[in-house]
Amino acid sequence: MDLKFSRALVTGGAGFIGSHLVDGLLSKGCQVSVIDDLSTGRLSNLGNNKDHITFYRADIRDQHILEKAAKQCDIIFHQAAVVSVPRTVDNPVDSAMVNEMGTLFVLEAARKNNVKRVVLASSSAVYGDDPVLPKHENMNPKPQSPYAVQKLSGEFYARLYHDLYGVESVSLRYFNVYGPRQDPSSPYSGVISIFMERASSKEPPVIYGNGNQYRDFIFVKDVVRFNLMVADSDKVSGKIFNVGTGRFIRINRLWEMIIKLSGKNIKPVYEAPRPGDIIESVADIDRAGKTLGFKPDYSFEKGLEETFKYYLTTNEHLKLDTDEHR
Ligand code: UD2
Repeated sequence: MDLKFSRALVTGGAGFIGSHLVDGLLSKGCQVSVIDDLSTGRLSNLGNNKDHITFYRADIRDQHILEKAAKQCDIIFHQAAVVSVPRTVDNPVDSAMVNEMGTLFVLEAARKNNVKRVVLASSSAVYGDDPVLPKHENMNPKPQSPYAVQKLSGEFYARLYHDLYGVESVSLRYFNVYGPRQDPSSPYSGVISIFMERASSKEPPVIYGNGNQYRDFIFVKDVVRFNLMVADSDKVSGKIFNVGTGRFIRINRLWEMIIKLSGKNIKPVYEAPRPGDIIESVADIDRAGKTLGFKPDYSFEKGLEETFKYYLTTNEHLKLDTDEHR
């Protein structure tokens, strides 16, 4: 696939998803710039790519840097955000400054500098716990956290910039993205990264609730492929897409699969459900299939194995234990 756009800006490009996007864009021969304040992103996520990109260490609200970077690109992939739901619950105002105003600044920089397209990272959080399943893009959003409201407001602005100013904008509602480089260090990190970490130490994982809750887990490389397809399509401007697999995994099953990969025998500890936890989440991916021809490449087993290999190489403890086991 040769991209229509050759110069890309990735905000949050040193983060988990952003850094994979940088990999994908460079492999397509794109000229890539990154803005990241390294508040949660890491330079190490960029590896040798650091030498092949223009890197701006800056807050997404630094309009001067944003303008400068926007001038040199045709497309912006906006990944920078306060990504933790509980963090936005604790800090609704500060997080809105980043997630809402930051997104508006990005769209405005695009408008002023004739950037052709902006692809926004939105979230399945906008659906809230509407019992209707699978979640379809036409459903009425029911945001239940500051995070969800902030993402939804970004979608509305994106649509507005498309209608009012002709900025081609697309909002992608990510479901549960997992893969290498996901940081397990906070209690609010993605469950797969936490479970991988637990499998490497001798500590049992905590499963909140009875573990029957489920999620639509999508491998990060499929998310990158989705973004690249969106960048290249003539049929997406002003639209919203679910980014998921249409399949789901229960949390109990997830732990069983990780334990099998690690060769250990650790029983989980069950605790009370997390307040506000959604029980069931799975995407309807019909729109992506019909519009873009998107279908995930990675089965859950394959993605989990690749993620596990990453944790093996980055975690000596896990490596030694598994070597002993085999
Ligand atoms: C995901 C996104 C979030 C937002 C939301 C939309 C991540 C990291 N977060 O939150 O940004 O888009 O979806 O609704 O992708 N769990 C355990 N033990 C643990 C950690 C988690 O049992 O140690 C459970 C948790 O209670 C939940 C499930 O695993 O039922 C998934 O949790 P998560 O934090 O990975 O993601 P989620 O869906 O809450």
